[in-house]
Amino acid sequence: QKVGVIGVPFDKGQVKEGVGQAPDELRRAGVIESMRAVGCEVTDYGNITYEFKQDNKKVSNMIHLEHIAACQEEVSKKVQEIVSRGELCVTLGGDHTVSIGTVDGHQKAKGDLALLWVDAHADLNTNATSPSGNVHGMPVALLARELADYWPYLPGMDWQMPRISIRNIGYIGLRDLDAYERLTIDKWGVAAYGMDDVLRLGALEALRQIRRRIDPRQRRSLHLSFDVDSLDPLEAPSTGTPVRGGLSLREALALVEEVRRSGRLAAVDLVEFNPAVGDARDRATTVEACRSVLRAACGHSRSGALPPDEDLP
Ligand code: DIR
Ligand code: MN
Ligand code: MN
Ligand code: MN
Repeated sequence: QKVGVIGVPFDKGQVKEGVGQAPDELRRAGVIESMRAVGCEVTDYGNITYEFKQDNKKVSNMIHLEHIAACQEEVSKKVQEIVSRGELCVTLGGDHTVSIGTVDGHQKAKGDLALLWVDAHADLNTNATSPSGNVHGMPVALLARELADYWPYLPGMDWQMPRISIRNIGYIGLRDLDAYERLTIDKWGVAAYGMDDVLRLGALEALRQIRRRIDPRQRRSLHLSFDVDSLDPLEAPSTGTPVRGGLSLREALALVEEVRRSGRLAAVDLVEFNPAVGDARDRATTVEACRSVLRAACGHSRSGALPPDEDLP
């Protein structure tokens, strides 16, 4: 398996400093080598940079939209290129606004896709419903075609077309929704599985149900958008908006391994690791969680590898 990695040191979708340092922090910790050790041929394409063009047209309750629009356009182009080459595209965020670019690029490369959003939050606010104005709480609402009518014109975002149906988007790990996110989920019957569902069904059965709903014919290209705050803060404390009562690492790894086994995983985002939150020990714990999620995405299985063909009796 060939893997293409990009870093997106982008932090303007939320207000805490530090999340932009995550890609280099993860590289320093050797996650690229860990992915190679799984047996993948990994190319690191480095960090995405963008040119910020000053733009005076502001959109209400959308902080730093000019930066987001400019950066995610570059992300989209690069992801489209990597996915088109047939490599598994791994994006190291950055806050969750990077998925505006990654999902757009994946969609442009592959057409129909199914999006699995692993998160404590639904990231389904529009600028009209967001309690914070932070755009990392809005990417799914920007990506979903059914929500296009609920947005004003967004300057700089013309490259991004919401083409994914909300019926092809599924959530797991939810536990902190805002009022209008709940309303949107109910209105469209979104495949949204919270921690209560994980408890009731088990993580793997919840995933099976989600996949049946978002990709009934099992033919779509799969996009895994993994917000580290889906994990319990005991497992991943270094993140900007931790919510207690989250996924254990063993549940998350089982999910990622299962997604990987589908054979259709084409893009993975690992976002919202903030090395500046907490102390050195918190940072190390979170890095190790990220490393194991990335290894699972690359095909590492906890049930062991098969011996090479030539060694078989
Ligand atoms: C909240 C927080 N729903 C908002 N969102 C977060 O600001 O829209 N997403 N933290 O990851
Ligand atoms: Mn998120
Ligand atoms: Mn989140
Ligand atoms: Mn539910």
